[in-house]
Amino acid sequence: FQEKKAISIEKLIEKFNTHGNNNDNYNQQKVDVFTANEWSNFDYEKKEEILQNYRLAFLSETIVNWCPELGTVLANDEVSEGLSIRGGHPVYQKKMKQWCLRISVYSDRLLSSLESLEWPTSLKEQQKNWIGKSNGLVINFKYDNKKLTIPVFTTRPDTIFGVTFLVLSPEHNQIQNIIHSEKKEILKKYIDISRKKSEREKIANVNEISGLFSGSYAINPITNEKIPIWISDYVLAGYGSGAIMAVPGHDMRDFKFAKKFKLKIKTVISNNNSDQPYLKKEGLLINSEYLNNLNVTDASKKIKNIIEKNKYGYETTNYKMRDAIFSRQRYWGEPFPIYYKNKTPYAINEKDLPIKLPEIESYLPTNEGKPPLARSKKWKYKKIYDFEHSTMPGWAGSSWYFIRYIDPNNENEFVNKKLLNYWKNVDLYIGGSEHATGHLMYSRFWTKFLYDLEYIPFNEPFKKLINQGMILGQSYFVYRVHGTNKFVSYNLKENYQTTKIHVNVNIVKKGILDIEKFKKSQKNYNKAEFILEKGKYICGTATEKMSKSFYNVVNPDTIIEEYGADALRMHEMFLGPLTQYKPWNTDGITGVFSFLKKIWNLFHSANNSFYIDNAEPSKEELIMLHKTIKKVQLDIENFSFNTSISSFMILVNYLKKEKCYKQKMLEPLLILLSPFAPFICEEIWHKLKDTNTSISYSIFPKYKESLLITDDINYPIAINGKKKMNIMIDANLEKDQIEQIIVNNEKIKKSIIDKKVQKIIIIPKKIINIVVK
Ligand code: ANZ
Repeated sequence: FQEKKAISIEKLIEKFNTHGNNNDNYNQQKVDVFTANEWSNFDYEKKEEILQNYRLAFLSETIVNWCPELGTVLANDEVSEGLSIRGGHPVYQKKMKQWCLRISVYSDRLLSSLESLEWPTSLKEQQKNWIGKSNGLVINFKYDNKKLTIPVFTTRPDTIFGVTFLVLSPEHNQIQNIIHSEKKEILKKYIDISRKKSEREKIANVNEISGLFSGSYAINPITNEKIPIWISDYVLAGYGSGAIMAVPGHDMRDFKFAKKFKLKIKTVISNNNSDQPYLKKEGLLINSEYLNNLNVTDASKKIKNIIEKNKYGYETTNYKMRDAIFSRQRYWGEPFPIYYKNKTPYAINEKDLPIKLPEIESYLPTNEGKPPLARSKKWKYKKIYDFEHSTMPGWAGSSWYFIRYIDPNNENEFVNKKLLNYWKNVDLYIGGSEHATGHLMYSRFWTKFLYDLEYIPFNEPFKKLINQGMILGQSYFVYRVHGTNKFVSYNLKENYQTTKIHVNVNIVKKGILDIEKFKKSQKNYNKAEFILEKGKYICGTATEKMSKSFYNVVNPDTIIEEYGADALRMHEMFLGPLTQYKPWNTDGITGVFSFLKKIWNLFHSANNSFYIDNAEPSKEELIMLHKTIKKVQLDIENFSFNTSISSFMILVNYLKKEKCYKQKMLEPLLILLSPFAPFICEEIWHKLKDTNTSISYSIFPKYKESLLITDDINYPIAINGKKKMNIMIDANLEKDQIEQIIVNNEKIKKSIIDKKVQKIIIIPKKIINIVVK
């Protein structure tokens, strides 16, 4: 622990063998002190019980969201208002022995090395808040008629003169000593209700404050005031010391609690609005004896010194991040390499690995609520001992697979060192922000652990991370007239009382319902009737998250069937910037679809036979091409695929207008386009090169900077005042030189046909007008 890194448990055992745990400064509160001699006399079970306090993977009684109906523990975000999101079954807070990973000891490192990452600021912010580092003090309040003290954690010692009551969480370990016997029954009921709420709900619901008076009092060590001890679930058992000093004059939840239960409110920082608590951490102290007239910072320092000097408390840092529960009561998932003898966990001998999951007749938990693996009576280690029956969660794999992927078949080592040094960590990760506090936190932790044990030479898994935006769906609605099987078209619905019903997007085209498909989509629509507008049923629309429940999921297969995979892929890229939320719109696909047809036509004549020519490109053509190469290259580096596609479209329209079929132009274009539309490019490539080698092995075109930094001006050319075309002309030429170019230009000659040039009006660097008759 002093080294702030993971080390092998063998090293710790060595230390216990020689010194006991006298010197360790970790977990002192929890583990009784023992000498080397005592250690060597402990039996295996006792030793393991002690080691569990130091291991990174350890068994722990944790409070979990237990859903008996589903027979499993749920994560906080799988629970809402006391019910499981899936199925809506009641969820209880229950103590259970589970394997946990001690991620909390990595809090500081996870926080500090965030700086080095090229990640979106919002994502880093989410991780910072999740880790939730908080510097404060533990202050011990004496319990009035016994020798007990109640430690509270506070970040605001400056408000100590404003404390008017203490609040303990209902699960506080001293609660049975503190609560008066006649209140025990109400407390039990209260705990039952509170067990149904998740941690998040307890702290978030400031308006639904509840609690009860314990019947006991405590003494403020600074003021010697006697203050009541209350119990409420807005104080969390698992944070700080599970107890707080309430300062209703300066804390919103304490204020609401005091108002509800008519408790004293004392203001200790000057506040002009006496109806509301003053929440800012600034201002001058009042009603606080020797702290009066100090500002908040100075008052904090002064009182902290007094508290430490008198041993009323000590400075401490708390983190919100909890150790991560690593057991799941499921069949699937990696089995733990653990078996039990007298309830003590033992590691399975390496030569007996891997453990294979047994076949079982049902994947549900047993009737006693044990994990599904407990169903197999024969599945025993060495035919005697119970294996661990829980399995590992998804992140047992997702935290580190990218390292093993480098060398997946290596039987001898974790991963080959040379390969590892070559590939190192992930350069770029494109992933959703919904993983901020799960997968992305766990894999950072896991990577740091492997780094500590010198398995890998880097301590962060993902250098750069981009959050892609979600694709939103276009939902469509039909409107059923109340009490009938009649559906009224969108613009006529105001004349009726209707129910809005989601309709499958795949049977709507350009907002118009395919009535026949609709009738076939569900039995009860078979005989549906319709009130139409101009013979059509127009649907209502909305943009929502693309989700099965909204019937707005567009199946890529149907799009590929109609437009091909290239069109689908390009359309998706063309929808907008990668990082933005974008509504999906199938109709828009015709744009890229016709673009791809234009590409095909550049290489084929009217009767669809392959045709290209060998002519040299003009300077103007080359400039257009090289501009596009440069733009697309930069865009790819910046993940701005939508703007690349715009550049392709400009170039292709230009080539089409110029009737340019020159191989020297089209070949680089094809290579440039191939990552965007691989299928069509590959097909044309084989016609162009008569080869078996894929286009993806060709060399990516390089732009010539010299072509791009010309002094050329792209002059608009007007004939009799009407703009006809643009021509590149060197900016340094004299007027008569420009005139020469104009009269000799083939394109201009073609436009004029047999008319005569009367005059050429040159407005330098702006426009050239040719007057003809
Ligand atoms: C007195 C006080 C006065 C507080 C004041 C705040 C404002 P962070 O920054 O999030 O760490 N607290 C401590 N333990 C708690 C628990 N188990 N459950 C709920 N709340 C708890 O917040 C620390 C503050 O949250 C602490 O400082 C404590 O209230 C409360 F004007 O103490 B304070």
